Amino acid sequence: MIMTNLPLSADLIAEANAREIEALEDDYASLGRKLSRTGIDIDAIKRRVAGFSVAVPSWGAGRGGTRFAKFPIAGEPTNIHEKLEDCAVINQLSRVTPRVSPHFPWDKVSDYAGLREAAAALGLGFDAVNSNTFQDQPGQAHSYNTGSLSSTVKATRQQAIEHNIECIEIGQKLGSKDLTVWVGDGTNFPGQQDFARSLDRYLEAAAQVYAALPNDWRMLLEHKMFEPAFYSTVISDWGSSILAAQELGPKAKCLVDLGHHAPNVNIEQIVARLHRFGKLGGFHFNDSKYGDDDLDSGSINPHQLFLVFNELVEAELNPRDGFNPSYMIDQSHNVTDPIESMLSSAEAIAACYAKASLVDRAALHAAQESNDTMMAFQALRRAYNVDVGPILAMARYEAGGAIDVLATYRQSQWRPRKAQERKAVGLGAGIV
Ligand code: LRH
Ligand code: MN
Repeated sequence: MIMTNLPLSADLIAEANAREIEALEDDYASLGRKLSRTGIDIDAIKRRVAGFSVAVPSWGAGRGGTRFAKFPIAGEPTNIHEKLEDCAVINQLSRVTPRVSPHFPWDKVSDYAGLREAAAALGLGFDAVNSNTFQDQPGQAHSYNTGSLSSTVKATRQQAIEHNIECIEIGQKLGSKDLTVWVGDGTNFPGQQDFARSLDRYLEAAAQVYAALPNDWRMLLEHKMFEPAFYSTVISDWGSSILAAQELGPKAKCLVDLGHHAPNVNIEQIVARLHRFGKLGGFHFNDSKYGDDDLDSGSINPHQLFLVFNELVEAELNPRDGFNPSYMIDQSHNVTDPIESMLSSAEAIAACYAKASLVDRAALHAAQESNDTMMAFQALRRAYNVDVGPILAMARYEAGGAIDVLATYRQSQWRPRKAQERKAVGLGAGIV
């Protein structure tokens, strides 16, 4: 479908780029000369970057909140259609976020075919759909206060199963191919639930969701160490997740949310392990310093994000069981304009992919095999130290995007204009 309804004028982007292109061409040429001295063809890296993309979360388009408060931003989206408009602004400028990952029932509408068309007209498609059995909805028959897929209450488990199956049906209408299942099920007290029986109830219920998956779909199990449960969580770590995925079957994979681990956990090694056993299904990119802070990707620990992508490029070179992880952002924007945060995060993620693509793998592997520790480390560090900004900007520019995404976004006056048009969002707390 032709993108008939792009939110920003092409002239605005062209005028902004006209002021930047000369400097970009100079930076690109000099970086090209530098990289060619080490045998790297900058245009080849640019082509890889042009093929890279990451999905944005519909729930990231609005201001997120913490349990203490949510501070809305004037002009933030109030429904899925306005969220899609803002996601289209991000993609029109960055050219790296052509898919949106929706969440149900937060994004519930009556006409999903219409929603799919509206998204397509904005140049967007849909990535994995997310179910929600961590909040009770008005009029819901059974509360999830006892858990959901692992609840001791059979009727509650059945309700959670049916909700996940409904998300699959919605996803089929939207053109998705993945269902992300994160359950907050767990305990706050020792003895509150039996660890083994809780997992068995979860597996029995998840198997019924699995059975409803179309042949070409996957079920992405998202582990999380804690919150909302603070003593134990049923799917708390990659171990529980991979065992559950192996138990469920080949269409069940593991999704790694970077914020769902204890501080200092070696997440890049978890990525390598999940890939080794053909269970690496996807990512929720964000950053954190303490807990599941859902901060902007690469804003706290960009080196960790680079090391994760280093494992992903290695995995790409050694595919197992169809290497096709879903790359998605999952963040909560409490203090910035959500569009600016997702533009900045998409850039940070694409930059780590580009840097990981610059690693001299032959030199790295040779140093590893010969136990030349310093040269192995330097093979990664040399790539990490390259400013890949000109490569990302040139790929973006050639795809019709903005050379300077944040400056062009601010020149568009998008948010002040939307503040005039959209109704104000009420005060509140929590993520949505
Ligand atoms: C849980 C989580 C999950 C989403 C939610 C919005 O912390 O990461 O992926 O459903 O955030
Ligand atoms: Mn997540």
